[in-house]
Amino acid sequence: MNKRKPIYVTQPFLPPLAEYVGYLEHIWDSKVLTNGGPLHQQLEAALCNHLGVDHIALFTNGTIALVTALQSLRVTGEVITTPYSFVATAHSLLWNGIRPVFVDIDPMTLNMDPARIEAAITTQTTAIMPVHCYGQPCDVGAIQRIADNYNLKVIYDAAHAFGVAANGSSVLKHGDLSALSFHATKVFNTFEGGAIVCPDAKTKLRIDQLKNFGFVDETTVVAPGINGKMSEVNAAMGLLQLKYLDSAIQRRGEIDAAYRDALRSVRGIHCVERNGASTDNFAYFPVLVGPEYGSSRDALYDKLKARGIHARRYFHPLISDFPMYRGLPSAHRENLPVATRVAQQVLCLPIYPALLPEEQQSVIDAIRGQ
Ligand code: T4K
Repeated sequence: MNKRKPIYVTQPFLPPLAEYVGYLEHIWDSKVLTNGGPLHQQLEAALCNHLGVDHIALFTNGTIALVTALQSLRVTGEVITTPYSFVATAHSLLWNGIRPVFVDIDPMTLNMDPARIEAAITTQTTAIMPVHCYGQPCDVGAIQRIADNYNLKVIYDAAHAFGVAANGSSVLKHGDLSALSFHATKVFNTFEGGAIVCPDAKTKLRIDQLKNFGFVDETTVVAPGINGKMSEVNAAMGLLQLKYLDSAIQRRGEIDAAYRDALRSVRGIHCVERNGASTDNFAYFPVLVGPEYGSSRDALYDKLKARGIHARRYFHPLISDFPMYRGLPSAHRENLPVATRVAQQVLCLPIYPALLPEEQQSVIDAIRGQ
């Protein structure tokens, strides 16, 4: 029987294996596997150049990067954040003993609504942690004005925002720090991986120490750091990915355009607008399934699944609905009406460079009711 292969929400972009083997041979010869080896250093330099940023510290994954970003700035007390994200955003706060304070999102961008921030500030607030959700830039100007007025740090969860620019400049340059994820499901992947974009060499040095257990030299430890170092095999994957990234993102852009074109006429299917960036990365393709569609989001999700199409409900449930957060006063659904509605309606459709036109068509046909 000719069984159709499943269509996932995403698939990692894999460069030619032979080129990766070349890097492996180099690693085998040098016997340097980790702890800031030559490939790690090359990737840091290449990423600064590619992203247009001054300093970057590589990590083992995006979650440890977030945890360390908060630790490096000595953030304590309460941090204002969004409930509409992957759970790692808020978990990074709990790992630092910080209380998350959730504010609602903007119905158009699905990012933290800056108009909600001031009312959530208390004497305990020390920072804001917004997310460039789906790679859509936050309102960085409004967030920075509030942070400056109240003397708050801003740490961006930029896990989705690799290569995204607003007004011609990288979104990673805003706030005090930005944390990236290079997980297999991301636009740019190193199998597992992540990074912190830092404004100056002094901050990078502190972050580099914190990701190496807090060592400042062979015998001195200045802080309870973690092991967050990226290995050489991960760095090699990153160097290879960079070579092919432009064409991969271009293909994502074509898929994005084809969905918008095909779904425009489908009643009740609202493609989330991409209008905040001057350079997009097309990391996700979220649609909102409204009441006029005729069946619920979950019914559509099930229908797609039955056809082997594994769309995902990112981000349902809201972080604020998970057991370790739902007791917080800010987690009440009355405080988060927009995020609550969007989490009930959202569906992220398959988007990745290797998605075939006929596979995308089968997703579109299923949504159109064919
Ligand atoms: N902040 C934000 C806003 C984030 O979105 C994330 C991660 C983080 C922080 C933390 O960064 P990391 O510590 O992860 O670097 C995935 C990812 O694991 C996670 O990285 C990502 N966000 C989140 C949005 O999605 P799952 O549990 O949905 O992934 P999974 O394994 O179900 O994969 C989705 C699909 O991708 C699969 O159906 C098939 C495909 N896939 C996946 C993997 C892992 C592959 O084809 N190959 C693979 O190796 O969480």
